[in-house]
Amino acid sequence: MTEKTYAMLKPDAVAAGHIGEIISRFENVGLVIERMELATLTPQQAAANYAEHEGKPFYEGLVQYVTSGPVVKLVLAGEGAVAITRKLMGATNPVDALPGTIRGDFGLVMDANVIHGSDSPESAEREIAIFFD
Ligand code: D4T
Repeated sequence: MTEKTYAMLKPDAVAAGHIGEIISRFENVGLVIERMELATLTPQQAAANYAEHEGKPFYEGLVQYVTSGPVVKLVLAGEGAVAITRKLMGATNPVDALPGTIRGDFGLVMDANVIHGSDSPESAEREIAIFFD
């Protein structure tokens, strides 16, 4: 069954000029880009996306960072889109992300870890509603 996921190139990836290279990886495996938009997140959108982390020591910095400049918002579709996108992204902390993964190749630190991707089809549905009308 065709699945959808939400992915987002974070401000560090956009500022570094890596949009094309990263998006190519999704196209290369056959995921379909259903929606794509360059935008700066509102604090409300960031807070909604990271509600699970509210109160944690890194939360304020995370919201500040993710609203600090334009991001690329994506809806990707294809069989197993959620899991495949997470696999291409690599481990959350770029230090642990293997070479060949997006975070392994384009990231250095956890505070600016290049990309976000939904962790389940349910999260994807919720996040697509937050980020796209
Ligand atoms: P996202 O949600 O950005 O795709 O990342 P993950 O799903 O892989 O990881 P997460 O929700 O655990 O973390 C969200 C976001 O917070 C930053 N973070 C996380 C941080 O700066 N310090 C931390 O200790 C943790 C756990 C990085 C990603």
